[in-house]
Amino acid sequence: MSSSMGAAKAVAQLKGWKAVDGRDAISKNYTFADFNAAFGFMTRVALKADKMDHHPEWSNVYNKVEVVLTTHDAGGVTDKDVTLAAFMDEAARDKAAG
Ligand code: H2B
Repeated sequence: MSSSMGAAKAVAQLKGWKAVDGRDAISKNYTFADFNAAFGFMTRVALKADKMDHHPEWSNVYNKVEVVLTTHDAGGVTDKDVTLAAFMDEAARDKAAG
């Protein structure tokens, strides 16, 4: 079990991710062209997340996907969250605005 590195250290290694207020977690909001692009992103990330046994807290409304990452077993942000965040950014690359 890896221990929490803290949200601040994680966001320093990533682009566009923010520390969540009031808990040790990081968040990012993605906007896509339409629902198809948003759900395609979620599908690719879901397969990766399940392979990692590391699952996002997220919600989708039409072309928007709001993501919170934290490691529940560690009570905070770990390397796994940074790895999944980087994968999400790569999966969204050229498909997400903002
Ligand atoms: N996802 C996240 N984000 N944090 C965890 O601690 C976690 C998880 N633990 N997915 C996994 C599942 C654990 O519950 C299972 C039993 O391996």
